[in-house]
Amino acid sequence: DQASLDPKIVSLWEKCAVNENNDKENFQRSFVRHVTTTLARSVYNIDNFSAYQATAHTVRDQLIKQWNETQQSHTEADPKRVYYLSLEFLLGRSLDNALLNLGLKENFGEGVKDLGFRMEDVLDEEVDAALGNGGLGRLAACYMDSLASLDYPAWGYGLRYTYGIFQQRLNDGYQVEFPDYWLNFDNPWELPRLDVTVDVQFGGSVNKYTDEDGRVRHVWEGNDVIKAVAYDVPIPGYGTKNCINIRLWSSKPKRQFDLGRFNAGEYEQAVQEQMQAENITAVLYPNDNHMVGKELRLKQQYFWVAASLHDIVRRFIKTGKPWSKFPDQVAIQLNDTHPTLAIVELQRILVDLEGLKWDEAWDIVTRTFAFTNHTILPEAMEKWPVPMVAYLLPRHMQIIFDVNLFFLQKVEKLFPDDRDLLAKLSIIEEATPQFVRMAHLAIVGSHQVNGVAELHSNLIKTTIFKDFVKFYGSEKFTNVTNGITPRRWLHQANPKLGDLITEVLGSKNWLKDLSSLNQLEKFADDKEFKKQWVTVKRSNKVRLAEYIKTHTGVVVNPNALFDIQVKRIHEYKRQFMNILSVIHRYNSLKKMSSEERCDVVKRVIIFGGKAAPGYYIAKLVIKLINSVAEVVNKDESIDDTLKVVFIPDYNVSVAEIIIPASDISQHISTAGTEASGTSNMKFVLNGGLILGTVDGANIEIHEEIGDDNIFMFGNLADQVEDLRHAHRYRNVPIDPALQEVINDIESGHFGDSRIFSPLINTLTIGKDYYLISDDFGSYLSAQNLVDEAYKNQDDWTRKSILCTARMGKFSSDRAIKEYANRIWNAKPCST
Ligand code: Z15
Repeated sequence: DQASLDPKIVSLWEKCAVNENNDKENFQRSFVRHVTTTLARSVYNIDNFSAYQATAHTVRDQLIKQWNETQQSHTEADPKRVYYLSLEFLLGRSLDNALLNLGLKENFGEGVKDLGFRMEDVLDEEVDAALGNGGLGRLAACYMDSLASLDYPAWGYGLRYTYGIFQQRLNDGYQVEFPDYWLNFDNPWELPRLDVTVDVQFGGSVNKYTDEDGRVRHVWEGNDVIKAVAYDVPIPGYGTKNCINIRLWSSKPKRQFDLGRFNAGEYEQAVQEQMQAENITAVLYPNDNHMVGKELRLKQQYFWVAASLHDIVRRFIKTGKPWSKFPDQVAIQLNDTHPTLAIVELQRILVDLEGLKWDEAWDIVTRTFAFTNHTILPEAMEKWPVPMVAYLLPRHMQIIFDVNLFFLQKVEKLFPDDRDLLAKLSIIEEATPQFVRMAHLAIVGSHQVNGVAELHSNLIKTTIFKDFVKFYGSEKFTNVTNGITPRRWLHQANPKLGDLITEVLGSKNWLKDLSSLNQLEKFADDKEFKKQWVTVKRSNKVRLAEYIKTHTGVVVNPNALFDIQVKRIHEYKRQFMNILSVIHRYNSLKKMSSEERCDVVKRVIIFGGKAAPGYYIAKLVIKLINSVAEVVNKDESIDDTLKVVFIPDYNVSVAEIIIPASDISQHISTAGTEASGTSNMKFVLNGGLILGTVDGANIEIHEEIGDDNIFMFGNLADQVEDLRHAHRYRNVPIDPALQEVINDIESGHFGDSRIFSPLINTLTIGKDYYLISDDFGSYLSAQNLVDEAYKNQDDWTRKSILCTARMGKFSSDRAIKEYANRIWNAKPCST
């Protein structure tokens, strides 16, 4: 409370703010102070890890100041807030990012060096915050960076998992998972708010009573109460004082013990039940694009949503504004269907707790929420058994049935007697048992629904949600093409390229306005500039080659073409097709004479990515890649023209080393299956060309960078259904080149072929659902075009420069402005 502050304290605080000076000497003073006090270590005994911690704590002090000032100024201005609800935030490391965004890198870097440390070694001590699986979680992290950098008054809400995405190791070429206990040491990037808590209840029953006005009111009395504790993660903007917050909830048992149970001698069991509370936020579910219907996952979702909404509503109530103003003050974005229960929870708060009439409440709810869909894969669609929802959340289940009833009544009015349409639109799937279709609930409870790339947004309107377009019209559905933050994915991951760009453009303005990269176009034929461009790429390749040597033992030649596919392992992403084409290449090389091989472009084919622990086929793909690598890499008869590596434990900080080093990266999903993809943007921004299918954001990248600078192949999305039909009902002969490769595997060339038969069977008895055979021929042709193009190094460099120059559209700043203007109606609010 400001009014009650002692003026002495205020004046001290103001002095602090004025004296704030982040020069080298002040940094070093703070560094030493943190070593001796925060870390309680002696100055005679500082290793790299202590140096990291002391630097991190110095940056943390700075972040906290800016965080406080930002929150204070937002409270005063009280603008419309944006809330981004995401079950995943894949942040990666924070130190380097914070140093760059706060403009401290230079002074602190010198300070660290001066004390006898190498900044790279210090930065390398940090463990990744890996609270996400892949694209969806990383997108949330990029969006927070842009929200902060553009001065939006925004909050992220998520869960503070004790274990992030598992660590991947390889044993005999097989993936093995290890727990990611990332909080083993103190985490300087979070502010525990042990006083900010919310009680979240589960189970129990709903009682009805009639209030003084004769209205029937519902009271939900849970039989299980769990405490949500807030941990705040400050997110600094680039080139602004704005520092926003991601609030992550951690589950704790309520301290109130049931005395009766203890007296009855059930102490052990009572404590056991208390411990179950901590289970809720213990572990991130490791599936990407795949729904697993575990009860604990549903509990995570409600726990998170209930705590977050309570917080949001509490903040609104403090302003004293009437409920009708809620949608003018609050925009809530649902990152996929994971937070859909928030819609139901807000309706419950408004009707049951605040006493609003149903229709009035529902109007507020639908004007508050907007929903982003990230996939059309059927196995990823969330649906929860009605009995499970009714058991854990009895009142929510009632509300869902009521929402559905009123919704279907409106459908019925517009389309009388169309029972088929009612069944298709219903929030409830009429199976045994019934299921709640979360995407349907999210659409009905939101004012806008968006896809994440043009093709994807069109597909949702014509496939999975086409009946909703019939009812609502198509204006409810829109597109916001994904974006990536140029701060992390160019400035930070590729400092040499960043510096070169800054030098020729004469300023760092491109970091705030990525479209200004188009000024690079005029240097695409500049001899001197091209030389520098090549030098940067080459040094990034050397850096990656060293990383590969230390982490796989394989020696690769930095002069070879680096061909990279790194992403979650999934059948739809077709890493299988890639490794099959590697076998094809290997066999061709073996058939050549050594003179012929002299003219061949040397390739290093690099894979990386995690498979969900329960995804058997994906894990077999990893094994096949490693089996092929083993045979190819030790075969001296092919004169080093081909190397294959699988980089273990792909994550954000490994991506920062891999992405700047690519010549070609592969984004080769079956057309229509990859909603957007975002690593495609990162590679091209770093001057890597791409080999891709006509899918997701590849299409828009193609539009921006032009035909000459991209290698596209394969069947189009609108051909996929017919092709699948043909595989199912006709005898489609397998592509002959593919058949040869299959025969080669089956001959035992890459180890016991029986291991791989479930994988091979997906192509034959599995009807080749992802159309590898249909695309194989055009894939091989596109690969040949890549080889040919790479022979002309000078022209390749020109293409590389043009790629970077034309990527302005794919900044997450552009994406966030679109959300703010077209969906949230939110304005920046600078501190
Ligand atoms: C995920 O990472 C994505 C979609 C999902 O439905 C889930 Cl559960 C996880 C990815 C898409 O596969 C990818 O194409 C997209 O670029 C990314 O979300 C961000 O929109």
